[in-house]
Amino acid sequence: MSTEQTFIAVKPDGVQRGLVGDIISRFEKRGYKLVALKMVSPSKEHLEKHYEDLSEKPFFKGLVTYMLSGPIVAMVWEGRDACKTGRSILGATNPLASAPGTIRGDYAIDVGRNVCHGSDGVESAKKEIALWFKPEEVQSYKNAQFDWIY
Ligand code: RTP
Repeated sequence: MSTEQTFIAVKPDGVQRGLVGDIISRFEKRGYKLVALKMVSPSKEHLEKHYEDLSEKPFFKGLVTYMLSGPIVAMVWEGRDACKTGRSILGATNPLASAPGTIRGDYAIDVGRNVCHGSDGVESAKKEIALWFKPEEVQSYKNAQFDWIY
């Protein structure tokens, strides 16, 4: 267990459905610290790079088209075990297998419209944060009141 940073994104369907505030709130309430945030409309090339590991998958083209369908809210969250716990806050990739109480388990039924993205490990988080944010866009600050908030 370690203090990590993870890349979390609200995908176009999550933005269009007005779920941004709820998603941010879940991470804040759990005890994670928001260190970067922006709304972006990335290029096709940027999204193909983000999902380059999936380029041979049959759903790749549809996935990129989906991700191009509107703005995305890109974030970096920091805290203990942020990558693994971040993925558990999101729920399983296929929302039909996501537990109730997770973001996807509460809001989605379609793997092709699954609301959010989260890094699947520390190494991919580093790559994704570097792809989506300039170093100066990722903040470093101490929470004002509680030592136990990371
Ligand atoms: P993400 O990167 O978006 O957090 O998702 P993930 O790691 O849980 O899942 P991954 O296998 O990397 O898939 C990336 C995204 O591709 C879409 N997908 N569609 N069978 C399908 O049609 C299919 N499988 C995956 C999903 O939007 C998934 O989040």
